[in-house]
Amino acid sequence: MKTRNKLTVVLFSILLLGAIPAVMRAQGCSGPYLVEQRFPVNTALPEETRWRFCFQRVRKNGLVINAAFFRKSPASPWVQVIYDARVAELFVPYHSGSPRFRDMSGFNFGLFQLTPRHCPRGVGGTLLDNDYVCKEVHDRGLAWTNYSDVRRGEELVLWGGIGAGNYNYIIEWTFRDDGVMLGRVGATATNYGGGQALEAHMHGIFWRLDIDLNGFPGDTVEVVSHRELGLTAGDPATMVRNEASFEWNPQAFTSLMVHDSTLKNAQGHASGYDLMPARTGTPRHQEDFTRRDFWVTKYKYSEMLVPDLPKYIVPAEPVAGNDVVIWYYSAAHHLPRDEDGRYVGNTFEPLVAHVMWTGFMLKPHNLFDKTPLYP
Ligand SMILES: [Cu+2]
Repeated sequence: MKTRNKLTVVLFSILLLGAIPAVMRAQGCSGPYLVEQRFPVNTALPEETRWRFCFQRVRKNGLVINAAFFRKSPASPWVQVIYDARVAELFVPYHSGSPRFRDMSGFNFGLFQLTPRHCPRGVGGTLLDNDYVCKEVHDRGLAWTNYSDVRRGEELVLWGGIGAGNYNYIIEWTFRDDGVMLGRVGATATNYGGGQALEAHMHGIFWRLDIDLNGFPGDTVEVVSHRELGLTAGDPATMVRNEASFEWNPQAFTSLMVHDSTLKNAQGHASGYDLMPARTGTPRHQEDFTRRDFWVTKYKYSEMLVPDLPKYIVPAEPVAGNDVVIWYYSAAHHLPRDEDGRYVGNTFEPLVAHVMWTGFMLKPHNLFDKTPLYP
């Protein structure tokens, strides 16, 4: 359910205010689309942290997250992180120049139904929404160790697969016990090309992240860039005052930090979330919308189309201390392998490409008052 005016919706929902945060109620989430998870998962242990969010199965976009809230301790208030997080485009240009699929805007694909084999109970799996979505709650490996002291972490993973013709795109959202949220997309299934030689291509993934930290007003984005100066180094942060686009620079470890004018931790430090890319390269193509890796725009209900991104930032409206949307672009570069399947003479052998991932991390920065999950 999309919302034209966040303020109207929030004011309306305050009238109905109950235990569920107003924005969550406002976004029309209840029953099977509301997911709540406490950590540790074992209820015999005292609760530490908790996530609460809504999901939607949306035509074209697949699996969308709405109204994600995190609570850093049972005594702390809920803090909103996400208003709406979605994959906004899958752009797949082939190396010969054609085809150049826009698998989201150019088609009408949706999630396909999963089976218990996709989502086994043995790994903490539960099928949701008529089996279109899998929720997995499980151990995530080491959270930290300090010699003999150690803590393992846990996470909730929500995923679904878009059936895009010969390809399947797995959309995966992870909510960790340490407040981290991860988004990634994996390309799998069969290569395009029928009986011809398999051609290399790019699976470009565009995320639209409407981050409403502690509510939609008062959010500010900074670009953080590492710089080496002789033997010294620094990490200056530049506030994004007006709508703009940015490149990811591997030598600068470019990340975007979002903070909110009213959100501080007990140490009095501004609380934020860092958007940290998890990528293996930078996909640039002829199309204007592929020339940047990050875009910061002012929230507008009507602005949902990736090919129009260059237009959304002209004229550049003020975004500092505003309701901002971050767009992030990365790709899985697919060089077909014999492991994806192969042709022997005219015999078409079963042909499946294993999942290749690309994505990002949203990491709390001065949200907790001290090390979480410790000791
Ligand atoms: Cu591929």
